[in-house]
Formats: sequence, C-alpha cells, structure tokens
Amino acid sequence: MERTYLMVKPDGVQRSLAGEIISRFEKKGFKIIGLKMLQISRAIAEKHYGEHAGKPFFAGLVDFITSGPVVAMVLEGSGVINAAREMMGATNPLKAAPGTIRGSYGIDTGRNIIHGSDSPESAAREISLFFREDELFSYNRDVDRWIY
Ligand code: 3AN
Repeated sequence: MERTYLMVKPDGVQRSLAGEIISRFEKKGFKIIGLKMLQISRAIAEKHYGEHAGKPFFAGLVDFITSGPVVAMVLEGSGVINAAREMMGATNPLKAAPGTIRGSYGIDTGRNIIHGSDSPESAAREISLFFREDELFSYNRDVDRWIY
C-alpha cells in the first residue's frame, strides 16, 4: 500500500483545524498509521524544505514551520499521495478549488495550512525524517473490506 507524509502546519494547529483535517482523510477511507504533535527544529526544517534552499521565500518558510507545533501523520491507502494532494488543493489557497482544505480555509501561500508529499520519493524521505519505524503501526481494519 502507498504511504504519504502529511503535516498540519503551525497556522492550522493555531486555528484549531487539526481535527477537521485529520477527519477529512479518515472519512475518505485512508488509514492513519502514524500521528503525533511535534515542534520542528531549524535543522530538520532546512532538511525537509531542502529543495527550496536559495529561493526568496526559504528563510520565511523555515521561520514559519518552526514557529509552533505541527501535527504530523502518515497515511496509507491506494493512490494516497496524489489523492491527498488533490484534497489539499493548490499551493496558493486563493487558487485552490473550493472544498479542498486550502480552498476552504486559507488565503495566503505562506500560510497554507497543510503539507503533503508530492511523490513516492519525497514521501519515503519525509516519513523517515519525521517518524521512527516504531512510531508507524501496521494493523488491520475490518472496514477496509467496505472501502476496497
Ligand atoms: P506544496 O506545499 O503545495 O507542495 P511547494 O512544495 O512548492 O508547495 O512549496 C512548499 C511550501 O513553500 C508551500 N507549502 C508554501 O508554504 C511555501 N511556498 C511556496 N511557494 C511560495 C511563495 N511563492 N511564497 C511564499 N511561500 C511559498
């Protein structure tokens, strides 16, 4: 089964959107296999956003993502990487389709509520950056036979 790394950013936590966001993915049918709140260090933030190093918004991005606790999760399910990106909506919340998470709750690109891995490679990298093996859970759900 495919896995993805999702994270409610500090703005989403401050705005009490964490539960709503987790709930959307649960109701969709994806399985939560890892979930925790954490405060990201600058070193980890710079690693996580390494592909943006050197861009004009990089320093602000690192300041923002380290500015308060985040809620990190690993979801498992068929096609979950792209499906979660679709549910999140476009990077610029003003361009994100209504009904998506960013389209429903955001306005500013620098305050876009949620992060989600954009490929199998970044999912593997981000999952291992934020979760130890023993923080990920393998379990059966009876409901899966009604989802798949
Ligand atoms: P996404 O999060 O939709 O995958 P990326 O990977 O292009 O978008 O950008 C990572 C994060 O960097 C975004 N979530 C956003 O917070 C921030 N970001 C991207 N582009 C800009 C920009 N032009 N101005 C400010 N922040 C940006």
